[in-house]
Amino acid sequence: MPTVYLLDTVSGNIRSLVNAIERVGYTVEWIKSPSDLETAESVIFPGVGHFGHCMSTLSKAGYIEPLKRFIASGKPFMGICVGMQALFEGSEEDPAYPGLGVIPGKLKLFDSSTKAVPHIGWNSAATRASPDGSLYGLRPHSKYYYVHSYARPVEGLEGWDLATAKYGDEEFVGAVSRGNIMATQFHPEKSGYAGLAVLKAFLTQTRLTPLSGLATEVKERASVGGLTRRVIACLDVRTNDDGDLVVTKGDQYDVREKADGNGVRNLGKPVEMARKYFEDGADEVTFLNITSFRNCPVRDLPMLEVLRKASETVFVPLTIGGGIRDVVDTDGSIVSALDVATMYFKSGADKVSIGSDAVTAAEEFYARGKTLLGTAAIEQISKAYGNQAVVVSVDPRRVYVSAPSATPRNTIKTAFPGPNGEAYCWYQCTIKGGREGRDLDVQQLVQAVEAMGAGEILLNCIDKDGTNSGFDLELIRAVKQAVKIPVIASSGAGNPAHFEEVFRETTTDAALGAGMFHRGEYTVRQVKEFLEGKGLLVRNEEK
Ligand code: 1PR
Repeated sequence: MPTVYLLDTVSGNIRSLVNAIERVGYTVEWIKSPSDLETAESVIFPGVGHFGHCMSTLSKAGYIEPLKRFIASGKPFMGICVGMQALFEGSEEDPAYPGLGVIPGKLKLFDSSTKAVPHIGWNSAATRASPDGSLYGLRPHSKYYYVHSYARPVEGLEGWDLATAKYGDEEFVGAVSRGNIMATQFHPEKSGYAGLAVLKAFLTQTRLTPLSGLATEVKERASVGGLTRRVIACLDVRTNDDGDLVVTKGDQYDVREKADGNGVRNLGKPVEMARKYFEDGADEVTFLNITSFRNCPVRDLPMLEVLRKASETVFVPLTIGGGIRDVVDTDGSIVSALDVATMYFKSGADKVSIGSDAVTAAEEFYARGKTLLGTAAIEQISKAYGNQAVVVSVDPRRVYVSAPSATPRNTIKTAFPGPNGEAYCWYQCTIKGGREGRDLDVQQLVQAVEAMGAGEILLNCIDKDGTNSGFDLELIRAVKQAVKIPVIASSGAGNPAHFEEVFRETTTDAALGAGMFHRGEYTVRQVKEFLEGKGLLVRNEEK
């Protein structure tokens, strides 16, 4: 098999890229030192995290000049995400660090006054310079997975072939190419079959493919730009009473059967189900190891293996949650949350989701008068891998009160009064999978974790979980108002109309379903077809 060289100085989820490259028929060699760039025939440079961290790592390891020489040599070079950003002159993210300066201009922070930042999800990369041809397999009607807060505006790039995307009213560079250079802001290895096609086109150096074969209907859809509505499939995973790792699903977090010996509900195998959901068009797959607080995740090898296996066949983002915190290993040594997260990233996770530890960190944050600890898991992981890699999973429960004055917590007026007719409620944060309530409300939690560097909120709701009665719109609105980072609505989805409702009635950035998919009541594809039929923009998985 032909070989491509990977330059991985700032490793995150590199496994998915390797899997994607192998999937399209290539093998990977690693650039281990700057001198390897002299003999490499073609190079891919993926990047994660902060621009400055990326540039300083390159600089310290002596890569800057050899990299510039490689790019100037005319041999094929591809930059991905921060690997693309590094090609520009600099970034607002870390103005002290210059970029490689191969492409003019600087990256700018998205305006968060009208939309969630980071920009996370599926957006276009519509070719500008070559309307009649597909640049490196990019197709104007396809959607690609982006996750970033800084972007290069499109102006001032004359002489470069561009593929662009729009987030809100900001148009930015999705892909840029000239001569031997191809670079994408999106992650082709996480962009389903559409992304694999881009990787393949780069590896085979197929710069331009005619688009004439595309059906008219497909061309028409190409005009519909922008971020799609993200539909996420979530798999709660735990060992059952026989010691097998199974996908389970609770009713208000109770995962035991009401009959049949009260065993753990077994809905299937995690890797197989993840693959099925990917093929079916899920925009992301989330695994939650729901009993991790009882087991040390360092020994929790099954979840690492689940990720390794899943990332071989699932080419959309994978999130892993459960047990991301500082832990004591079996030999008594402390393993930091950052090291735990690193193990998951190296096994194929794109994001880690933190639950209980985030609540404890938020409590400390307020106890110290809203000062950052610097040592919280969220802070450590987002500093190393970027805030887009850190999700905080929230497990709130409604507490009814007769009036806002009855509690110091943030209350909302609810259209669904409590058992004694209470017209107000607050949302209490819980830890350990809802087993322990804390004196902290959901708004306080999400604001604290946003300040610590979380990049996204996975907003569950214990009252709604497994009920099939629709999302808790009041909760979602309250949380969206409290933060700028994206929010994933979760718990309660029972049919496709519930997804439409949450996207129309709130400003949620994504919606997640579990039980309705696992029980085979509806497929992800049916949800997407329904949303599309209602005029909402979705991504269709392409073969
Ligand atoms: O606290 O960092 O170890 O993380 C533990 C993680 O496990 C948290 O993300 C927590 O939400 C999750 N978890 C713990 N116990 C349970 C349980 O069910 N007993 N699951 C649990 C949370 C909620 C969602 C579910 C949606 C949608 N499950 O994952 O998928 O509610 O369900 P639906 O569409 O069927 O209504 P830590």
